[in-house]
Amino acid sequence: MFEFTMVIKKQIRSLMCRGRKKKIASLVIILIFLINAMFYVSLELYNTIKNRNKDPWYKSLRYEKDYVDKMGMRVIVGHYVGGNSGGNLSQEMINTNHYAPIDGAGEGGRPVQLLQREIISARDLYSLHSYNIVVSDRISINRSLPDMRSESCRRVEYDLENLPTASVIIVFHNEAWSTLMRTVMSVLLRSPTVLLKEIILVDDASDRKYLGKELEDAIENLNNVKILRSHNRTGLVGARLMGARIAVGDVLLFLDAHCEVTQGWIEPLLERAGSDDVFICPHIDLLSDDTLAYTKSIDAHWGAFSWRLHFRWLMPSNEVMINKSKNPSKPYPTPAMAGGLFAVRKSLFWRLGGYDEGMVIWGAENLELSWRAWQCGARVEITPCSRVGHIFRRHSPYKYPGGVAKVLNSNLARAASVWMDEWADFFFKFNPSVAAIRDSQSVGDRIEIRKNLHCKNFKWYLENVWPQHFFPTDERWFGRIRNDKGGCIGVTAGTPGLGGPASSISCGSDLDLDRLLVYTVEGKVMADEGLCLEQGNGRAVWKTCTENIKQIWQQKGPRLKTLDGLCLTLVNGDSEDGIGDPLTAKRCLNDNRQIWHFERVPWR
Ligand code: UD2
Ligand code: MN
Repeated sequence: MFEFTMVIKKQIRSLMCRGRKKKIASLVIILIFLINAMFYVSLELYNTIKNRNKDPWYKSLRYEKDYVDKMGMRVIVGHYVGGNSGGNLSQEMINTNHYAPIDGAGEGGRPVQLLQREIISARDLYSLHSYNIVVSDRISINRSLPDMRSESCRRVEYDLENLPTASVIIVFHNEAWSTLMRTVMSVLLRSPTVLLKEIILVDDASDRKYLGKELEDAIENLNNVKILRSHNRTGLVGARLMGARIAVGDVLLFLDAHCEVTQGWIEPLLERAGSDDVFICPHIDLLSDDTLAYTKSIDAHWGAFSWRLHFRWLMPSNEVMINKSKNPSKPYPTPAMAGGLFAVRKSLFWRLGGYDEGMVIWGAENLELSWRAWQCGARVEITPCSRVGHIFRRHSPYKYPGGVAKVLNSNLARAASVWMDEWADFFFKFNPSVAAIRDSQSVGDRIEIRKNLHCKNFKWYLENVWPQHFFPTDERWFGRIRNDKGGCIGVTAGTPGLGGPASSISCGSDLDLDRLLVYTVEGKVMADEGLCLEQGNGRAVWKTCTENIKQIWQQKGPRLKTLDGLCLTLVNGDSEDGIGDPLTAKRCLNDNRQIWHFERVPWR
């Protein structure tokens, strides 16, 4: 490039000083250069495009941005927003099946894009299911999907004759016809017949017309697909139990009604479930709620929960990551399951007490089941070799009879009071609205199960199953850390678990979980959602808790010091009261912006 400019400069100079012939010659030379340059650029462009097309389309896909965190992981499963089932849509619109597949649409798990005017009507219909129903109705219920498994998973061989058989149980309430049927068809298309005993659909009192006779007609000619109907809206626990009670397979395999399974999905689940001590989950991939594109989710994730008992995906422990890299096709343990997709030997499911029938509609049953499994001698695991896509929704599309808060709180209250011991007190103390309905829950029979099975306590669970947890304990300090100038250390409200730059926030009350921190023996300052205060480049930040030594803050009198001896400082910002000013580690001085008051708050 430099040489090229030099030449041009020379040519211009010569143009100005010499005769006409020479001018023409110079012009020709410039032209030749320009043509060459253009040719070079086109060649580069061509090569880039050619190379891009070498990889299958889905390898170039990025994780969906807005509700997936920096590591590509969906942060929240389900949302606590109650249903607006269709708003102003006509009855005819709501009750009719508009499935009309278009050749090739969505094949291979590709996204379906709509035209501008179609997007408008799709948006109006979105609230019906909280996913793009216009797109779903265009994709064949038999669509193809890529084999999502890793090389090492594809190499595993299974002895089909000796695997236990499965009853696949799919519960639904007012699901779209096309997504429900695509779930069913994907199972039929991709499960060896020797392994699939039956598919049991359980209709949880849907009132959409197309889920009546039209659905029955659709499954009539399919092998071993049955439908059960609950006449009252019971919720997913009641509905799954209905299915489990009639299941004839060795293994119960639960799926949500908006899933698509991929090649080889069932074998690893059944092989592991055969061992009778495990609840085994597939690796859950993402089906876009907008385009229905099938997208890989991050390779390693495990399930856990926040202080408020919201389910969260987190990075597995170092130990799990090391084992995974040694044995990439081996199932790995997880503190909790997302809840919708798992397999378990029928005998184990019932031996451990099925589900808590007192849990209504939606929520908390996944945590209850996970705690029960671990505490009562079984395990919860994820197998990376079984890949199932699921439409994660931003809102719940259906109604919560009695109100979302009441439904969720009563389910959470049940799970916490049976399994969490001291940590139930922690949960109730900081969630008074849940505590208010605790006593109206009768959980005697569930406590009986815990006793009869001689289950371990929650302390054991935290220490052994999830030692990286960020809950307070008797060994950890818990409370508020206030700067001498005003303002407290805390995470500014934002997307859960995402972290960001650290500033001081207002100190709030003793019941304000957002202001309260765990300070560990090794010097980590932890907030809810597993965020730790870390000294970043020039500024303190909230980051996922790791082994990084930049997350260690040693308490030296009223100061918090990094390992290289810098003091946590409330930077002099624009504020008068110290609130909103940035935090960072600086040379220690005689400065009250480096003085911190540890105000202990009893955590239970
Ligand atoms: C997640 C789980 C879900 C369940 C839930 C907590 C995944 C992928 N999904 O939320 O299975 O464990 O957390 O409760 O792990 N349904 C009924 N009756 C109802 C409500 C729901 O049959 O009253 C059905 C619904 O149609 C769906 C399934 O239950 O097939 C799960 O509901 P969801 O998809 O709304 O839950 P999700 O995925 O947000
Ligand atoms: Mn779901």
